[in-house]
Amino acid sequence: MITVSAFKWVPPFAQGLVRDLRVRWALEEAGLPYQARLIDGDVQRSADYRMQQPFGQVPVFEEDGLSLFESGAILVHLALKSDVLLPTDEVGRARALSWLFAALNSLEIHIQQLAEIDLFVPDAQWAKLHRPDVVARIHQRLGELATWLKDRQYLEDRFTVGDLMMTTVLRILRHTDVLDAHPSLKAYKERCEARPAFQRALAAQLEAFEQHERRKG
Ligand SMILES: N[C@@H](CCC(=O)N[C@@H](CS)C(=O)NCC(=O)O)C(=O)O
Repeated sequence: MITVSAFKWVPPFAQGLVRDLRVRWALEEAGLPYQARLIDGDVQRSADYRMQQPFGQVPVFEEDGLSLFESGAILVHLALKSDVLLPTDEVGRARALSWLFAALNSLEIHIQQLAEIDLFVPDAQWAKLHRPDVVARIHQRLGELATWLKDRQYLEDRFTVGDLMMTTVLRILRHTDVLDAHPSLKAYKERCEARPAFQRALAAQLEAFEQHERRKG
């Protein structure tokens, strides 16, 4: 059975954004059953977990003795198993993987900076000074992405793992109104989020947090 590590609980600002969501979504799209291994800070810091994830983060993916970390690498691994996530032709595969890396390397690096400023150090002087530049860079990138997307439904001619990753990256902006300035991208994100596989993945992540809260009373 495939196992994915995820947190037992995170604060509300992170619920629905934790990066095991990407892996759960890909597994749901691919129709591969899995179980979550819910971890806490003690496990994160343990030597055994660090053997699987050197930075102590989630997600870790395990199947039949194979242990993988980094959500991007895990998604590539899963996409290669499923033609829902990747087309079967070589060009289509390469294009979809380009978008997966673009989401991580051209968008997420800027979007994550904004999330870290707003959610972790909103009152720091350096953060107040730096924030406008970060927001400007994100708008630039989103504008460029919207220009590419034009009236397409997806980044290429069908849904792929590239859309899956891009959607999870755009979701990180949910605490801001940044996406409102890019209505076609907002609609694109919502189109991808409407997929039943996404809904199941999100519900599964949130259900773990709700169970934890119920147990704590
Ligand atoms: N580049 C990693 C990032 C993973 C990551 O940032 N995980 C967060 C949750 S979304 C985490 O485990 N944070 C706890 C920590 O860094 O200690 C990936 O994509 O898998």
